[in-house]
Amino acid sequence: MIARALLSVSDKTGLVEFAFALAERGVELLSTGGTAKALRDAGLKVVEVADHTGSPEILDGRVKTLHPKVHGGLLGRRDVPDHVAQMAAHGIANIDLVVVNLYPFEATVARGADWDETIENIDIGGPAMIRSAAKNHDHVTVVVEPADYKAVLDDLATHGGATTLTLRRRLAAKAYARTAAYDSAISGWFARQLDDTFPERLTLAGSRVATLRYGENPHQSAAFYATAEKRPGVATAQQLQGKGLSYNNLNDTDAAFELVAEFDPAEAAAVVIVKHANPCGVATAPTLIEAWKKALLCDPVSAFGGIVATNRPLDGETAEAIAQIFTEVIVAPEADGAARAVLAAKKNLRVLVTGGLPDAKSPGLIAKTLAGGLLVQTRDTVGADASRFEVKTARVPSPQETADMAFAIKVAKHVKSNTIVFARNGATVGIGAGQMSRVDSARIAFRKAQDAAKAAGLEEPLTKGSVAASDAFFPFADGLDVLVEAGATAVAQPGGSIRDGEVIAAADAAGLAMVFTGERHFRH
Ligand code: 93A
Repeated sequence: MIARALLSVSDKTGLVEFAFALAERGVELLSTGGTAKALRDAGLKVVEVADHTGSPEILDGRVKTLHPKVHGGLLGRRDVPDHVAQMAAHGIANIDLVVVNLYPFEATVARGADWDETIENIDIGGPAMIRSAAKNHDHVTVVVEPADYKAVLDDLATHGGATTLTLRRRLAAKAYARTAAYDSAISGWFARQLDDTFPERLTLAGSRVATLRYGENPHQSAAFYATAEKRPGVATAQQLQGKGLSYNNLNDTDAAFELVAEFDPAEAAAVVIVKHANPCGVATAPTLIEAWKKALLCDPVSAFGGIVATNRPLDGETAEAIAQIFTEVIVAPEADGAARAVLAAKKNLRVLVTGGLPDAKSPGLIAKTLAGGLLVQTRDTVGADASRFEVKTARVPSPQETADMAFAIKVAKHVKSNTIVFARNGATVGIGAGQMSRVDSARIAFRKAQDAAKAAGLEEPLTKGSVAASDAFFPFADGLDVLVEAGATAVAQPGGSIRDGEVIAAADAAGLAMVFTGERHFRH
């Protein structure tokens, strides 16, 4: 039976209705300052915690509920005679229900409050009560958000004024999830104040943005969490239209947007098409529409059902062209009125605007789970600096080849290893991804270019006269032989193989220019 409840909430949504329902059942209401006032103003009879404990709220409210009469009332076991006797000896009454939601720390940080205000919004007494009540869930019910008020009332109605152990256990689990997330948010904020993004200090400060319909497959469950990292992208985007994003949509959209952000919109428009987290077409051009056409030419078969990202605000003409092909998601920094109008006709197309591009060079962390562990690393922020290319062959690359190699490396960084990317005039013309041997990635990239040429009615694949980039060194000359066969004229690779000599010799023999970047870009 719930005879006494303690209510202490910052978010007062639904509070009064809930408290009325409790009062109707004869539950005595204990409450802290602001909550007590809200209840009293609504006409409810309330006992101030300060009156219950005999200790006033002190230190600007920093100490309100931190008292043995509160924590004893929450932690005392009703089924242990010694506990019951001690509680009686110290005049501690049972508290059967705790309704607490915390000082809005996350919201305070989100609105950019200063240091002192943020610190003041670290709740101490609230989490303590939540944890005490949750520990003693055999006897005590704990509610940490208004969404659960109804479940408690339903239980009380159907179980003679008591809650079921099933509900109490579920609420206890939720309670600890809340205090864990709360403390992560606090430690994450501290780490950011100290400008500390080193993986050792990783805090998985996450707040749930959405429960997803399912995970990578329908039999997997999934949710989407936002971290406190300030990075324009899928987590902070505004969805203009379309169904909710799926797990795979979110993953692919992120991959597309992070890649397109490699290209400075002040220099060129860029379009990326992604399928299964790998790009299948990437291009830069003076305008978005031209970039779209060039990107699509790379692998029009794979582009079907893809994710499209742009680095400049989407315009009507480009939106019109993209909408002609079945596309799952479009993500852009903005979309102008014409683009929005065109896309509105495609009800199922999901459109996201992010309000900006993330800085490709900004630090940040990437995490990946493995059985029983978490791997954490800093983002891959280096690369594609043509001024650091070291020419290794007799032939020196032309300025156009050099620019295309820098472009191809930027793309290769975002393709699953092993990676070979062919590029020409600021566009990919063949992408080989995710193979266990480099030579296979090269063959696939070439084959895709041949297929694309056939589809476009071209006489020869666009790899003829292209450049190539490799995400890691060539362990043998065989990979290079495929590039030669495909018609590449210049190749960028990190170098560092014991067979570099053989690979360079093969390039020289074929009249290719080869540069070493010194930077590997594995991505798994
Ligand atoms: O400042 S506290 O950390 N010290 C406390 O003893 C305490 N007890 C409850 N914050 C405390 N609370 C929090 O006050 C609750 O978690 C709730 O968010 C808030 C409700 O205060 P009021 O009822 O005055 O609006």
